[in-house]
Amino acid sequence: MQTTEHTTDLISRAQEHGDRIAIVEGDRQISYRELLDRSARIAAGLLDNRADLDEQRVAMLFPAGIDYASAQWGIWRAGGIAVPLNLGATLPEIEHVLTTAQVSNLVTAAPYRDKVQTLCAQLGIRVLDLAEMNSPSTPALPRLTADRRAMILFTSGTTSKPKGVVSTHGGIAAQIRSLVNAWGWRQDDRIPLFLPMHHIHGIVNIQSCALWCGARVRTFPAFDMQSILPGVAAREFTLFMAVPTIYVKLIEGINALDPDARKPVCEGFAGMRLMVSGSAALPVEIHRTWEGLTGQTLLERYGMTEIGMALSNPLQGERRPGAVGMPLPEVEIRLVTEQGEVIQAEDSPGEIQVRGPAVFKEYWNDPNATAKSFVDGWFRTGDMAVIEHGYFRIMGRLSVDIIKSGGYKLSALEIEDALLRHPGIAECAVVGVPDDTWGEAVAVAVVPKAGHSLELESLREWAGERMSRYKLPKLLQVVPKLPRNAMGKVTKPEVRRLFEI
Ligand code: MCA
Ligand code: AMP
Repeated sequence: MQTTEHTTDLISRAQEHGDRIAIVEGDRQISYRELLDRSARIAAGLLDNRADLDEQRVAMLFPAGIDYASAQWGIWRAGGIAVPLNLGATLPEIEHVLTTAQVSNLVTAAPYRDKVQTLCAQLGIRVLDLAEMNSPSTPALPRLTADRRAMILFTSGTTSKPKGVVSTHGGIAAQIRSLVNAWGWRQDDRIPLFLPMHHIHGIVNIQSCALWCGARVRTFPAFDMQSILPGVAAREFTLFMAVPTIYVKLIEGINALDPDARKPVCEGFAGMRLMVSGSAALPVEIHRTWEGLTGQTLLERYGMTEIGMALSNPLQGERRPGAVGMPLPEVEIRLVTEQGEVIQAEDSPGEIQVRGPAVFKEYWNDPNATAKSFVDGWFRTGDMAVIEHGYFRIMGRLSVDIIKSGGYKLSALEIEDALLRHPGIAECAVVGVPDDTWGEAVAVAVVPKAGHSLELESLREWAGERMSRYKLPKLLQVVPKLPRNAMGKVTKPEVRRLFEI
């Protein structure tokens, strides 16, 4: 077995960063030295006199912050696989993750503990409160190898339920190295982190890259303009990374400020060394509006949970609106036609396929899904792109059943599956329709059961107990029947047309 120190690299690098401040959360802060000490104690608590967790799955439920980073490093240092949970998920969604990943322990703290206590008791999962995990001694911790599993993130494929994407320590380190090189991360960088911490945008692109470099992260429990803008105006940050919906909301928010308040905020953004957008397509109009407002040219990049970041506009050179640039360091990309031919020329669209050390290991406990997602060792992203004048441009997705809303990937099939349990719904079809704020909005066409009437608000209320907020339908059409083709299959493009104004 290979015995490199990839993620222990994150740890050994932290030793070099010593007393530098790693994370600032409200009025608390933690140095790299303290983060190492705290995570070692958490690891000791998890190990409970064993030598190694041997890839046991340990779920964690925290927003971005000192506890999150300490728990993640503690799980890793004990030899466990970290399974970060979505704070906004409903209990059925959390249950799916806990049971699919066969989680044995869950680390959390007040007030989040209350949400999962009963469920975990039912599932036989031990809940550990971080406040009580302060082992006085720190035993020798296991040696981690690059090929060991480190993390499982749940993401919707075109299957109805989200699948667990397994990344190794080596894969995560490769993702970090690639971005640190491409975007010139530095020790004196300071970045705000307000994204959910169950996806790589927050976990890898922001937190892990920063901690790798000895930089400083200021965390916020969620995106909230009132809390973030004062730091921007005070020139606290050198870097900023967000999804397009957040830039849309920032533009609205900044425009609503009076001129005296607006000026320092715009200057704060203008003074940053880099601002990045990703996780969904950044509309050209938002790119230009942001540049007009702040003078910052956003760098758009493209990635996916299974592969990390793959394509990026350059740090130096042209950042082209509507394009995602070129392959990142250590990432191999090819475009392939529907017939399986590799495209060599510009201007010919094909599916993006990816190879390289950052690509995930497998879908947890799902060898069939894993096998289907690779062809000749290349991962099939399901995204279509074209190369134009040297830059890749994303054209859309192969599957109509994948929706991107607010930066979250949603499975139309998963939402349909949940809605079909509604007592008044006979049939339904979910599609994503263009939306200025969310990129795509969830729209549902329903055929009611005889004697039932359906309204959007009550449907959202009912569904809100089963699905996270961002999955709830925003638009509803009640129809006598769903459009189908000659084979009887629902035709989603026609369903979409039902929502055209
Ligand atoms: C929330 N609402 C929505 C949506 N989300 N409505 C339609 N579509 C949505 N997607 C509604 C809520 O129901 C609520 O309505 C109101 O908006 C406010 O909800 P709230 O949750 O407070 O919204 P927010 O705080 O403004 O959140 C928007 C957000 C958040 C900040 C953009 O969604 C977010 O943090 N997204 C980032 C996701 C992310 O990190 N993705 C990266 C995945 P009402 O008021 O009526 O109740 S990783 C990835 O994609 C790859 C690897 C990559 O390339 O990065
Ligand atoms: P996820 O499965 O949550 O990791 O989402 C990954 C998906 O987000 C990709 O497969 C793309 O469809 C989409 N995506 C990420 N970045 C971009 C981008 N810059 N432009 C268009 N789509 C993007």
